[in-house]
Amino acid sequence: HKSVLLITGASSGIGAATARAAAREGYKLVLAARSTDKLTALAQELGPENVLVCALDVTQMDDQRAMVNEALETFGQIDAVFANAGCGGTPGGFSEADHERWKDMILTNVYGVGLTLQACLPALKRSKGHVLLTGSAAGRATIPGSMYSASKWAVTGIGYNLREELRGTGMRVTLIEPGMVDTPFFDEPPEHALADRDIANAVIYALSQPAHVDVNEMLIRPTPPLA
Ligand code: NJP
Repeated sequence: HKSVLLITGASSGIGAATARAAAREGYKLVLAARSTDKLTALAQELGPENVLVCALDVTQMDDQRAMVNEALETFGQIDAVFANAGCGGTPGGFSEADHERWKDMILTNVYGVGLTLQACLPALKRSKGHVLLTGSAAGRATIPGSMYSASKWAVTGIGYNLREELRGTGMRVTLIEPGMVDTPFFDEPPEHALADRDIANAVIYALSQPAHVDVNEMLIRPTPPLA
């Protein structure tokens, strides 16, 4: 089909896996992140004629607006946006973590998602589009002292509040809430983790439902290991 899917944080992990899965489904893709070298390599792999690469720092509104303008110039419409860019936590709890490192995380995980929405919503309203957000299992659970978890609770809140804002427009909002996934998010490969393609499959499921089906939330966690 001819739908256009925009993915932030498409240069690695869950975003890149989702780009691969969506390309197989026939989507046209807008791939955005800071690492344009990685995005260009991915576009080559997927067939560059159906892929637009955008340099994007999600914390910069100018980048977000340029991305949307380029996407509309290239493909004429945006049908779905996967606001997936995010970064991980800092060692230590609220008592001892390096508070300077909280700033980038909150700017990326919370403010950056808000900017992506603000930049994309006018185009999405025209297409009665679909918004997907990468929250986290950590955005529903209590993790002692974790500012990362708190940032993902904020993403959960964005998803819920956005759905209310968009009520009556025919638009849909899906929160994708992964547990542990083996991606470059971690310095060391985690044990008992999901693969990035497991989350991509969930995104494709939500995207491929008929218009009257709004998959609100998908919590996807690895099967617990045997005791
Ligand atoms: O990690 P990784 P994941 N502007 O590091 C991009 C959430 N999550 O796939 O800019 C623009 O491979 C970065 O691109 P680049 C997690 O919180 C994960 O696991 O080139 N883009 C890269 O493409 C996050 O929201 C797990 O560096 C920025 C991507 O984000 C999402 O899943 C569990 C950016 C990160 O890819 C994808 O993470 C969970 C910026 N300022 C939630 N900063 C897990 N892995 O276990 C970063 O519950 N990016």
